[in-house]
Amino acid sequence: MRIYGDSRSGNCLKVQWTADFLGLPSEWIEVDIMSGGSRTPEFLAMNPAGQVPTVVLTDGRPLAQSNAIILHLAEGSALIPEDAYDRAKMLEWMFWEQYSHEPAVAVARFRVAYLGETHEGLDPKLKERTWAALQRLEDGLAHGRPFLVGDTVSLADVALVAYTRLSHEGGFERTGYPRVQAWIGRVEQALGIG
Ligand SMILES: N[C@@H](CCC(=O)N[C@@H](CS)C(=O)NCC(=O)O)C(=O)O
Repeated sequence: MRIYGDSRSGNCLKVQWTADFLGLPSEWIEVDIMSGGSRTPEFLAMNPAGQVPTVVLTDGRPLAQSNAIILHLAEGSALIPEDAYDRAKMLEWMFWEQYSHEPAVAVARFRVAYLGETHEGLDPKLKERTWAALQRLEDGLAHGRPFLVGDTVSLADVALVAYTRLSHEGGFERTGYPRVQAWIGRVEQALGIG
């Protein structure tokens, strides 16, 4: 499998972490998204949306969208709960990540760390949504279990840790979110990252 990614992108790292956790051989191909590397005709032939991560599976078929990719890679593995309700809870977190968390936490970090904007200058609504996403995670971890969907690491943790662990790069320190901070450490240890 080839993984086309930007090594500073949480969406891309999710894919590498999942492949490594599952022992799936992969080749990383660095794409410079800031200079149009995901908009070349060759890249658009694999993913017309022009975004990383994009993978080319061992049989040559391309696949995009980080959470779709990790779901495909982890099919039948311990990263996806067997129980139907727990599996749906995992998806609940993953859909929320893409709709509410990533567009705030990752976008704020992108503006500060990639574009050189200041935290203070960020749109107040974006800041509000980012703090709210961290709070939502803090509340979600109040169940007292080590991971988002129970006692073992799942794709919900993979998807959500990717940008949460980088929130400080957008100026969002996690000192007021002790459960989130402890959870990040557990997920990093379970995945062998960090
Ligand atoms: N929902 C997508 C988001 C992908 C995405 O936004 N990728 C960014 C990097 S994190 C990208 O490729 N940006 C370059 C561009 O859009 O031209 C996913 O989870 O894979």
